[in-house]
Amino acid sequence: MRDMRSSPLLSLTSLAVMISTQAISEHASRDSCWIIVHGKAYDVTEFLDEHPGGSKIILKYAGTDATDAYQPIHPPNAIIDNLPIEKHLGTVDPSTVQKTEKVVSEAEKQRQVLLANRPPLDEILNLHDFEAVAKVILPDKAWAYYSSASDDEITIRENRAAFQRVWFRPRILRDVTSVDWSMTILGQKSSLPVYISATALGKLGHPDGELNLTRAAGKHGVIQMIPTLASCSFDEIVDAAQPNQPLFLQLYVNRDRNLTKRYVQHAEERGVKALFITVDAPQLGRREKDMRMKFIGDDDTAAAKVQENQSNVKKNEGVSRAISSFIDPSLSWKDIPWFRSITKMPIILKGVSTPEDAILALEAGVQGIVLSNHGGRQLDTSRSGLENLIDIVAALKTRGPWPNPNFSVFVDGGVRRASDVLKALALGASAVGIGRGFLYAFCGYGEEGVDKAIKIIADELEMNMRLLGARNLKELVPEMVDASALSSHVGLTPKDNLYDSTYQPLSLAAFKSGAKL
Ligand SMILES: Cc1cc2nc3c(=O)[nH]c(=O)nc-3n(C[C@H](O)[C@H](O)[C@H](O)COP(=O)(O)O)c2cc1C
Ligand SMILES: *[C@@H]1O[C@H](CO)[C@@H](O)[C@H](O)[C@H]1NC(C)=O
Ligand SMILES: *[C@@H]1O[C@H](CO)[C@@H](O)[C@H](O)[C@H]1NC(C)=O
Ligand SMILES: *[C@@H]1O[C@H](CO)[C@@H](O)[C@H](O)[C@H]1NC(C)=O
Ligand SMILES: CC(=O)N[C@H]1CO[C@H](CO)[C@@H](O)[C@@H]1O
Repeated sequence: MRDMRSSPLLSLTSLAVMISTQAISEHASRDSCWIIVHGKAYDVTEFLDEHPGGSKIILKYAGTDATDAYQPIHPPNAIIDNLPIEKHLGTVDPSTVQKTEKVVSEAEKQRQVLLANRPPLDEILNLHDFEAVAKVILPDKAWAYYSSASDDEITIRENRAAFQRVWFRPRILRDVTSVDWSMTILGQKSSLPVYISATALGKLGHPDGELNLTRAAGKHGVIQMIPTLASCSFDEIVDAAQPNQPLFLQLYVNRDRNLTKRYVQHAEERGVKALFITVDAPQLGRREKDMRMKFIGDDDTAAAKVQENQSNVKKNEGVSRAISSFIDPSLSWKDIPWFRSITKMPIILKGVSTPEDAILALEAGVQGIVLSNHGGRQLDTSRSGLENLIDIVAALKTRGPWPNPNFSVFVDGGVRRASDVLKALALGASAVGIGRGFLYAFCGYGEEGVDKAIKIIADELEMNMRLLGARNLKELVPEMVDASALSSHVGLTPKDNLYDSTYQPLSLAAFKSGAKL
C-alpha cells in the first residue's frame, strides 16, 4: 500500500470522492478511526500511535469533525503532508453536514465579555499592560502555552531580573534635540534596534494568527522572524508581507533533512533574508503550566465515546511536546557546512549561551548568534542572555575587530522596556529580540496592538536615549552602564511590580475535586 503514496492518479480520485458524515461517523473507534479536517475526510487509524500529541486527542474526535481542535495547533497542510495519500478518503458531502449550533461554554462566554471590555488601546502604556490583558482574555490553554517556561521557571524570572542588575551612567549636556535609533539588522533596514522573535502557534491566541504581526511589522519597518511552527502557513505569512518587507525565518531542523532543505530553499526563493537555526531545543523543555492544562483538558475526554486502553496511551504532555517530536536531537556542528551549502542566506544560531560556543560559531563561518535561553522555556536555571553577553563579547574581542561587521550578536529574553534594549546594546548586542511582548500585543488587539507596541518602544527609546545622552546607537557605549552586579546572583533587586503582577506562579498537582480529607 505504502508505495501508492505518491500516485497522482489516486490523489485525484480520492479528491473526487464524496463521503457522507453518516459514513464517517461509523468509523469512530481505535480499530477504524476517520476524522474530518477542513471539509476533507481522512483515515487516521494507523496514524493514531504516531501522532505527536498522542492518540487520545484524535480519538476524541473519531468519526466527527476535528477542524476546530486541529486548526490552532497545526499548520494547514500538516495532515495532508503526513498521511499517505491512500488515507485521504475524499470530500465530505456538504448536504450531509448537520448545521448544529455550536455549544458555547460558560467560560468561553465569560471570556468574550472580558474581551469586549478590555482596556481601550489608548490606556495601554507599556508592554506589561498587553501581558495583563492577555492573561485575562486568553483561553486557559493559550495562556498556559505562551506564559509557561521550563521546570521551576527560575530562568524566565531571571531574564527580567538581570536587566535590573544593570544600572545606567547617563551623560549630560549633549544637545539631544534629535535622537536617532534607526539601524540595519543583518544588512536589512530596521526602524528599531529590536526584531520580533519567533513564537509558535499564534492562532491559539488570536484567530488571525501571525498575519497581523506581519502586517504591523511591514507598516513600521520592523523585522519579523517567522516560526517554523507558526499556525499560519509560511506562504500565508509571506503573502501578508509588503513587497520587499524583510523577513527572517526560525528553523527547527527536521530529522528528514530533505524536508528541511526544501523548506529552507523555498524560504530563500520567497525572499527571506536570514535563517535563524534554533540550537537550544534538541528536546522541548518541560513546561508544567502547559502540561497541567492538558491534564485538565483531558477531563472532558471522559465524555468521549471511545474508551482508550490506558496502558497504551502515552501521557499527554501539553501543547509544546505535542508539536515538536519532528525536531532532530542529533543536530551538531557537523551539520553547519551542510546548511551553508544549501542556502546563501546568512545563518544565525539561536540559543547560544557560552563564549566557547560563540567562538565555535564564529569559526564555523555563520553570520551571528542569538544569546537566548528561549524565553526561559528550555534549560531552567541557565543564565540570562544579557549576562552571557558580557563574557561572549569579551571572548569575541580576542578574535578580531569589534564590533565585527560580519558577525552579529543578538540577545533576547525578558525585554519589556526600551531601557532593557539600550542596556543590551551598550554592552555590545547588535540588536534585541522580543517574543512575548509582541505576541501578547496581537492576542489582545490584533494588528493595532502590534502598532501600539512598536510605538511604545519607539517613544521609550526616544526618552531614554535623551536622558542617557546618546544621540544615536553608536553613542551607546559600555561606559554608559554599570553591569558590575550582573553576575552576582545574590542580593536584592528592586521589586518589579508590573512584571510580578502578571507572572503566574506555578501550582502543584491538584487533588480531584470532591476529595475529602
Ligand atoms: C509562546 C512562545 C513560543 C515560542 N516558540 C519558539 C519557537 O517555535 N522557536 C524558537 O526558536 N523560539 C521560540 N520561542 C522563543 C522566542 O523566540 C524568544 O527566544 C523568547 O520568547 C524571548 O523571550 P521573551 O518572550 O521574554 O521576549 C517561543 C517563545 C514563546 C513565549
Ligand atoms: C533524500 O533525497 C535524496 C536525493 O534526492 C534521496 O536519495 C534520499 O533517499 C532522500 N531521503 C529521504 C529520507 O527521503
Ligand atoms: C491493553 O494494552 C495492553 C498492552 O498493549 C494489553 O496487554 C492489554 O491486553 C490491553 N487491554 C485491553 C483491555 O485491551
Ligand atoms: C568581512 O567580510 C568581508 C567579505 O568577506 C571581508 O573582506 C572583511 O575583511 C570581513 N571583515 C572582518 C572584520 O572580518
Ligand atoms: C484584530 C485585527 O487587527 N485583525 C485584522 C488583521 O488584518 C486584517 C487584514 O488587514 C484585518 O481585516 C483584521 O481586522
